[in-house]
Amino acid sequence: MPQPRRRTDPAVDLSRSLVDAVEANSATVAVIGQGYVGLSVAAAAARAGMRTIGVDLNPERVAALADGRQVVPGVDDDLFAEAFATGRLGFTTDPAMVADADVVLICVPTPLIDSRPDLAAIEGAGAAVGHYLTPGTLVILESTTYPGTTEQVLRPLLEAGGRVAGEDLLLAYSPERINPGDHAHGFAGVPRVVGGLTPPCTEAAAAFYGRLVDVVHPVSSCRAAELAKLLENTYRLVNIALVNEMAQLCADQGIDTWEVIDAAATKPFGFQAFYPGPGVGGHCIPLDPAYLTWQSRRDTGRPFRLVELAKDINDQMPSYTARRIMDSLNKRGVAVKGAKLLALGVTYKPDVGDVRESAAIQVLAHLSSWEAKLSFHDPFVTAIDEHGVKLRRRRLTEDLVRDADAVLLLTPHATYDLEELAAWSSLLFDARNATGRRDDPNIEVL
Ligand code: SAJ
Repeated sequence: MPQPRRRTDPAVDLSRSLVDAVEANSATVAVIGQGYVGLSVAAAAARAGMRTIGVDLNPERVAALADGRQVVPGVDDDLFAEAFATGRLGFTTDPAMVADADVVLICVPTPLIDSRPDLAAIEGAGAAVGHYLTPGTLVILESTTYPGTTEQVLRPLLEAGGRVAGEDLLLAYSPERINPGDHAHGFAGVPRVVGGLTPPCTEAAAAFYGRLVDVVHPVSSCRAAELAKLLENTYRLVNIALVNEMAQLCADQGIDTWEVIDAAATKPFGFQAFYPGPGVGGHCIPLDPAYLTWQSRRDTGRPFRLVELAKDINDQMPSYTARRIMDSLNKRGVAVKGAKLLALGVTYKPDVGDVRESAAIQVLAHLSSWEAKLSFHDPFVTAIDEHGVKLRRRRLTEDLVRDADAVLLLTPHATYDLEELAAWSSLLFDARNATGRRDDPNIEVL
């Protein structure tokens, strides 16, 4: 009796053939968006053996990369050099190139505009990919976004060209975890969460990332993967807000915040130390949780209260820090108005040349509004022109430090010689306790 032909799910066959191609290194990859996320994953794919094309709107960036010049801040130079040397990494401005790709990654920015997610870049990339997409392609979104984006926003755009996601098109989401400047893990050492529209989609995406990283963690849906990323960064936002509010409580009671945190951190389980600072900057931590509360309000009508409260606490840290600086000056009989204040470090965190959402600049804006005489130095920044603060970098000299009524160490870059600064400063406001010298009468901390 002939066995009835088992009708296989076309997507299962598709997934299997894509997995085979990935494992045989015959799969080709296209990465839309060559910022630090897209270029990092494009280089990792080429280094792993897959012919990869990076697609970007910026012709200057494409020309430089095609010439082997690593021009994207935050990308590991060694990773790029290794990948480029394989001859498998190319670059183009032409989205039509996705037609030749078995795997298409979308790694474009998802900023907030007036606290609302701006998905224009995802929509633009999705429309372009959908136009050129060929049957059997695996599309993976990496951009940080709110749960539901992959299925509700990207999927229709990809299907506009006649494809059907989950049948002749595989679709998944995998949150990027590129950490500029963090050399502790490298690209392969950071586990990847992967969630597909259907199990075959998840299987194919997991096989792809399995060639790039040591550990892949599959989840049951795109939404679970989208939300995992937001949880990771909301966890940071909330815990930073906790210690920022704790710092204010400690200051009111004459308790040493840093001593308290260090004491709590001796607990070998159940506690992770976070530290107070002038505020929370960068383009991840202040923004990612906002997707959560925006989507929660839109889809459930309920706010994500903890996120909103944490954001409120963190957002007032620049003004709180400015007031603490004023108090430190007043204690020494110096008025803020007319005080010569030298700010050291204005980027959003140490040793990263990025001023996006920088709290340090917001602190300067408050001091400027009180008519302090400001100057600044930062090894990564030559000029400031935002929040009403317009300054050019000064050369950091002993005279400049000694001449200041107060030195404001807002972002303690590793290049700063803290011993010298402490010796030369009549008052050093060490906003992040970088010197660890809180008992020094000329040093104040948050
Ligand atoms: N901050 C504090 N106190 C802290 C930690 C951070 O005030 O205890 C401030 C920083 O000064 C900065 C802001 O918060 O202004 C964000 O700092 P961050 O260390 O979270 O650095 P980011 O924004 O570069 O976050 C990235 C994230 N990486 C990805 O999303 C892939 C985050 O998940 C990482 O944990 C973080 O880097 C990291 O650990 O470096």
